Amino acid sequence: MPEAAVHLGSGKVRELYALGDDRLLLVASDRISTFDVILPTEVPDKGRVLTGLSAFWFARTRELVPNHLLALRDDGRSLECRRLEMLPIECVVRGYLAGSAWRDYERTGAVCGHRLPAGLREAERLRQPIVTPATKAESGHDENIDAAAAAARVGRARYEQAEAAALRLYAFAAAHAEARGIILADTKFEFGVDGEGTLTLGDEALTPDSSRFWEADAYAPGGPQASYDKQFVRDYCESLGWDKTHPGPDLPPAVVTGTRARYVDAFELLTGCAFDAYLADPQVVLR
Ligand code: PZK
Repeated sequence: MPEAAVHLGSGKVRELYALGDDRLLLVASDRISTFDVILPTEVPDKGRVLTGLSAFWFARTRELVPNHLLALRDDGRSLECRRLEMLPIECVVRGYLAGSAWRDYERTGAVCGHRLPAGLREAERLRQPIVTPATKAESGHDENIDAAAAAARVGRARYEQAEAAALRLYAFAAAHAEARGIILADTKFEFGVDGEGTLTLGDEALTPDSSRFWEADAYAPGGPQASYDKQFVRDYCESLGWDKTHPGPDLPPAVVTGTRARYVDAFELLTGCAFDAYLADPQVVLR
């Protein structure tokens, strides 16, 4: 008899279940958040797009860095994974100066201990990608920390191994995306350690929820960039003058349809698979 999936926890838009003692099931919903608030309206198939993208990247980077993926379920929105001992840090890789990194740079000239050249503009490409570790806040916002603070949490050798793995993954994915018209501005990785002590990539990877994707054709440093996936949602929410506190606004059908189309576009550009083919048989992204 198959063992029941035991619910372990909820992320903002995902659910985590245990499958016996050593496997997990990660299920991506169609919920969408903006300005850190979950909206009442879902975007159909968003969870399938994110799951398919994660599975695609896990399949293509397993020789670069071992990862937790065991199987992609035929519902297209669930990943069976190896259970790891997760490290208590996030590893963000940034090839461009955006978000909290831009704010920290403007204030201090540095990001997580990386001193950057003077005069950089918002969204400018960095000469070399940097790893900016952060703590995983139980509630509220993750806090940027420097490499020494990250090493104090996980050990120096382990941190250096994670940093190097994160840079390899980013270099591979950013080059793949750039060749397809998408800038991977930054992305967050979560690593764990398996039963043999091997550093292993976990969580979701290289999705629009864990990354900033920008359209290369529209890239214009010197200010904030339009988000490849969520820009219609942000623009609509800004047009309402909503105060960005719970509950968020309902989304009108045109915003939902336009946003779904952007997620599907990103999926098709990055994976090279038609999204209809993925819906018919999710395993297409693994081949
Ligand atoms: C793990 N999360 C985040 C929380 C979600 C996801 N392979 C793993 N081994 C052990 N723990 C985790 C993983 C993974 N991935 C991931 N928390 C623990 C999380 C809530 C919902 F979908």
